[in-house]
Amino acid sequence: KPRLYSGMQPSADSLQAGNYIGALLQWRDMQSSYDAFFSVVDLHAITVAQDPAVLREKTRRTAAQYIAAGIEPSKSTLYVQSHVRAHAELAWILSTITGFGEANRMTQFKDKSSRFGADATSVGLFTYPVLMAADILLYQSELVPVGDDQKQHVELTRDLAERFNSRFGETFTVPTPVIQKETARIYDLQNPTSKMSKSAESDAGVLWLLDDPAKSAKKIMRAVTDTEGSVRFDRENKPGVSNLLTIYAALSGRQMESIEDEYAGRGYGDFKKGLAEVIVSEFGPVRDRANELLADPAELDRVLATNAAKADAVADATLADVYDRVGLLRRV
Ligand code: AQP
Repeated sequence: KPRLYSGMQPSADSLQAGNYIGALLQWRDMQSSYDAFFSVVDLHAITVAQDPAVLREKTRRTAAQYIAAGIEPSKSTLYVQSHVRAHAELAWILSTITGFGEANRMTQFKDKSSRFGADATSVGLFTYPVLMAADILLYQSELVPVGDDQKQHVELTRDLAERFNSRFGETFTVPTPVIQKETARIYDLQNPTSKMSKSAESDAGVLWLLDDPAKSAKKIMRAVTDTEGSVRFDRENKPGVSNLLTIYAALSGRQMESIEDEYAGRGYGDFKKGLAEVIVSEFGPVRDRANELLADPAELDRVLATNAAKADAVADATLADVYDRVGLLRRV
């Protein structure tokens, strides 16, 4: 089976609907056809300020939500990034073949650092894409499902893999990004032209996977729409309604047209009520399962440890090869 790698940052207590629809549902569907590695990327999460105890908890919670959403730890390798030391080690090696100018062209760093200011921006945030390259290359991944904001980072990963291979001999598989479909991209309910995000400034437009269903329903009822009153998909002119339709179709597994037909001639109120029901019935069981898993953290930690050992085996082999090829003296 072809190798696949993807990950998510443990940057909130709960994942949001975009993470679920845009990442977890796709991962779940891909896990049977691929030898998949899914990581909770805690080393990435510490590139911005965070609280240690809270980070630990968020890491467990993120892993629990992967499993609750249907990522099976017996099928896929589901692990915590920091449990596999090779990530940090390979990132160092790759940083030595990354041009400063090349890293400096990464637009995500430019966006984030301009928000934080120079003094609050860490070198780790700058080298974030190099760590991401290490994540992907360690497993000789062929495919990397990502949102299009990560495309530039996967391009850098490809460049680094090719550069290393041509300088030191064939070592890495050059990965291909699998860019998320537009129908899997979810926008903020209050501001439907920007993507839904865990770290949105306001919580009002974010649907949390683990939230109380009544709260999620309320957020849907208050979601921004338009004055036209007809339920139809038109991303440009009706971003709010189009976003709700996208969520509806993704969670119910129905075609967009059949939903448009069902609500033809009915108001947004009915449509929103229907969507709220879909959300409650889809998120409810995921939330219950995640809570069950979190009620036994020792068992969850054991599952993560077993999976980290599986990841270690693959990652260590790649790293040993890399150390040899760059000329580091073998410890006997
Ligand atoms: N709104 C979204 N629609 C579809 N997919 C989304 N993803 C995130 N938001 C949406 C996908 O979820 C995964 C999460 O990746 P991440 O945790 O590394 O960070 P992110 O993409 O920056 O997601 P967030 O929720 O906005 O997190 P923060 O606030 O921490 O930056 C990726 O596969 C992404 O495509």
